[in-house]
Amino acid sequence: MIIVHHLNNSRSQRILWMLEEMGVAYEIAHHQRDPVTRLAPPELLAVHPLGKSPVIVDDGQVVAESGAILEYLIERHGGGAFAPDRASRDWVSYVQWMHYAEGSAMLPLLLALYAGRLGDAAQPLWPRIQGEIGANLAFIEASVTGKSFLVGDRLTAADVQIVFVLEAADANGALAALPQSKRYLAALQARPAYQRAVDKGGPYDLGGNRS
Ligand SMILES: N[C@@H](CCC(=O)N[C@@H](CS)C(=O)NCC(=O)O)C(=O)O
Repeated sequence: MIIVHHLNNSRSQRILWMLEEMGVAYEIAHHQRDPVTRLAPPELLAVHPLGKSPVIVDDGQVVAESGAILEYLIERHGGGAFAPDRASRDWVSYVQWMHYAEGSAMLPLLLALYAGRLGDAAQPLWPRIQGEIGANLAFIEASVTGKSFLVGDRLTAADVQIVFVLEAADANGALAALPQSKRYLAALQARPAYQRAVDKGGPYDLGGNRS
């Protein structure tokens, strides 16, 4: 049985959504952020040395890092769905999005979160941070324009990865002028599997400066 160590209001929502789309049985181990620091509770350190979420345990195998978890689930339990054929051009695009979400797109959003806590001391950083957020969101906006899915004509794990980026940006107020991203996001959030994942994961709200 797959166990998902789920932290409230976090990236592990991605994993619940993917598993619901796949129709694979799983259990949730619920963990709550510290109400003051917003950090994960220390018990997650017993699951993985980084003490972060998401992390899953499947038949004794521990997997951390959301992109890696999604790849693992697709390989072991996905039966060929939710990723393009490896020989196709779409697969190359898919791999790019899978790495891009955490490797590039999240960084300026997280920098904004932390710089926001520094007050005036962060003033010199803001032009660069805002520039990077703008460039990344413009890239995503152009990539989803007129499309329901990032790659091909069906849902892949790349959509699951990028939806969290857009949700974090939305919580920041950064999607206001990006109508295609808002449309793309709303359509994916309306999927029954997404809704079931939220029901099972508990209240999901990325506002309030969470990392
Ligand atoms: N790149 C990692 C990021 C993992 C991560 O930072 N998770 C956050 C939740 S969204 C976390 O556990 N934060 C609590 C903490 O750092 O204590 C991934 O995609 O899994």
